[in-house]
Amino acid sequence: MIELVFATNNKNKLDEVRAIVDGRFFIKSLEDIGCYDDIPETGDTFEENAKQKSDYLFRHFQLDSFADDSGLEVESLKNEPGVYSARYSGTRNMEDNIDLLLEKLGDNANRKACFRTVISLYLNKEQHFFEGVIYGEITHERKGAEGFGYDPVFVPNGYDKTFAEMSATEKNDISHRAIATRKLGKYLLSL
Ligand code: ITT
Repeated sequence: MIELVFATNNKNKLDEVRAIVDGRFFIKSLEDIGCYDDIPETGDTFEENAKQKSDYLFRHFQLDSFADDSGLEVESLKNEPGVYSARYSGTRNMEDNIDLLLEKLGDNANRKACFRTVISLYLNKEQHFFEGVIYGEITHERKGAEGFGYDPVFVPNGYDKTFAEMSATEKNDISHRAIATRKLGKYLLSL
């Protein structure tokens, strides 16, 4: 079975990707390989940040890996928070990050947004990218307790509930991460 390290410190991402690949690949965590480093992410794009994370694993551990850089882009906020999603308010506190987002949006009628994931795969000295996007709208208030990050304020188009009101299975069927991860899986299976 193909074995790959997922270069993430975000346990929610790890759980989601493991559920999406559903046993077809063996996904090792950073903990599994004894990496407890704070992997730098200093790029201005999802691609750069994802690449930085997978490159890091090769440079420091000589291991093939993939990494996910993702975030929320809100149309009327010029695609903020984007690559700064994890620290929008200046901290990693998601309550503060969501408060700031809702405050900046105020009563703005244009609440269009998307979640974007870019996966960078470093395998056999080759670099590949896989992208997933899901479009939707930002709610006026939080709803639901599932998921993580901005899930309580994002309703995907065609649905009447937030990601945080969906089961893990429902979210993993349609999410940006699911789209990108399925592309990664298709590529790995084609090798
Ligand atoms: P790693 O870099 O270690 O993978 P991270 O949480 O720092 O973990 P990112 O730099 O990619 O990950 O930041 C992505 C942020 O965007 C994340 O912390 C959430 O706030 C938000 N985000 C990404 N995917 C999301 C999802 O599926 N649902 C809700 N929020 C999400």
